[in-house]
Amino acid sequence: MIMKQASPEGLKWFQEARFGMFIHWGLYSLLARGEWVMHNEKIPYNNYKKLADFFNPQEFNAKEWVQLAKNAGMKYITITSRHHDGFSMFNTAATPYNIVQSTPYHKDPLMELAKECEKEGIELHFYYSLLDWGRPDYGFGNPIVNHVPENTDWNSYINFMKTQLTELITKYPNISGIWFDGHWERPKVNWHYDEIYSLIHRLNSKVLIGNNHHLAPFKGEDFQMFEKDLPGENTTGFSGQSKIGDLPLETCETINNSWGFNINDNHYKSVKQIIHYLVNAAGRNANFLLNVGPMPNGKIQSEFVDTLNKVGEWMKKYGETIYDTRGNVIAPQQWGVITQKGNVLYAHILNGLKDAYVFIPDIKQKISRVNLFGNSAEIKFKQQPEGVFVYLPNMIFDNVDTIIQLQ
Ligand code: JFZ
Repeated sequence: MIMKQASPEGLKWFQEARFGMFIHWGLYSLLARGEWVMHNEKIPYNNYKKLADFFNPQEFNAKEWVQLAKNAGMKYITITSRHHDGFSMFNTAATPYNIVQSTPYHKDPLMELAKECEKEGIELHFYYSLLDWGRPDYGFGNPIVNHVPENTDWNSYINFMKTQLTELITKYPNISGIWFDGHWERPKVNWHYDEIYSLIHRLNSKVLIGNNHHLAPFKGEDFQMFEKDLPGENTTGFSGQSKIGDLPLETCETINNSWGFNINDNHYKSVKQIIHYLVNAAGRNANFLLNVGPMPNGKIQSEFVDTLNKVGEWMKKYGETIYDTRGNVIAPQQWGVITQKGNVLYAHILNGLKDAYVFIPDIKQKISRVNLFGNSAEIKFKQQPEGVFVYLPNMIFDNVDTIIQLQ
C-alpha cells in the first residue's frame, strides 16, 4: 500500500499558523476532576455512562469559542471528538453513546463549531482517542497476543474507528486534521494505521494526521507532536523517544495543570509564561497548541478568558514575529530564541542579558540594519565571522520579550 501524506497546501497553512487552541470537553467535564476521572477513580463504565443523562451544555456557544480563539491570535482549534471514556461528542451512527442520542442536549456541538470555524477562517482538527476504556471490542486490560487483544473482536473495533473517522472527515466542513492519542497504551497491538491513514487522506487529502505516540513519526503522518515539552526537551519523560523528524512540529501544553475541566486546579499559567512558551515553540519551529478545558455548561472559565485576551493583545502587536516564521535557523540561546521570515531575523530576548550586548551566533547572511521590532531607530551592531554582536546600552528591556529585528 502506498502511504501518501497530506497535500502541501495543508502543510503550508499549518506551519504558518503557529498558534492553536486545544479543547478537552466531554462527560468528564461534569465531574470537574479532569478527563481521566473515570479511570483514576475506578468508576464502573455503566455508572459513568449515567453522566450522559444530565450532560446538557445550554451555555455552549460556538461563536464565543471561535471569537475567543481568534482574539487570542489562534489560527486553529483541536477539539476532543472522543476521549478515552469512549463518549462521542458528535453525531455518529457508529454508537448510540453520543451527545445527540444519549444526552438531553440532543445537538451536535462539533457541527456548530465546524460551521463557525469555516465562517471565521479558523481551521479545525479533531482529537480522536485510539484507547477506549469501555467498549468490549477494545477489551481494555486484556493481554495482547499476536498483536491483538485476547477475547475481543479487534476487527470490529478497527471498523468502528474507520466509520467514525469517515463521518468526521466527510460530514464536518473545514476539518483539516486528526490528532490521534492512546497508542502508548498498546504499543504492540496492530492498529491498522496503513488502512486508517490512507482512508483519511483518500477522503480528504487536505487533512493532516498527527499521532501522540511519542515516537519518531510513522509513515503517512503529516506532523510530529510533543506533549508538554518543547521539541528537543524531555522534562515530562513523555518525549524521550521522540526524535525530531522533518515534519512540521506541534507542542501542546495546558493553561493550568489539567486538560479536562478541573475545579481544584488553580495553577493558572501567567500571560508571560504562555507567551514564552509560544515564542520558544516558534523558535524551535513548532506550533503551540494551548489547551483549555471548558466547563460542563459550555462556558470557558473567566481566568482562561482573561489570559487568552491578554495573549491576544500581545499577538496583535508582535504576531508578525511569530506567524509564518521558521525556527531552528539558529539554535536556542541562553537569552532566548530566533525566528525568521524571509531575510528578516527576530531575536526574542526572553531571559534578560548579563551584558550590554546580545551575541547571535552562526548568522550566515549579511546584516545591514538592526532595530527594535516596531521602532525604526537603528541599533549599533558588529558582524563577525562567528556571529553578530548587537549593542544595547541603556536599553529598556520589555519584561516579556524584547524583540530585535535584523535584516
Ligand atoms: C494524553 C491523554 O491521556 C490525556 O488525557 C490528554 O488528552 C493528553 C493531551 O494526551 O496524555 C498522555 C499521553 C501519553 C502519555 C502521557 C499522557 N505518555 O506516553 O506517558
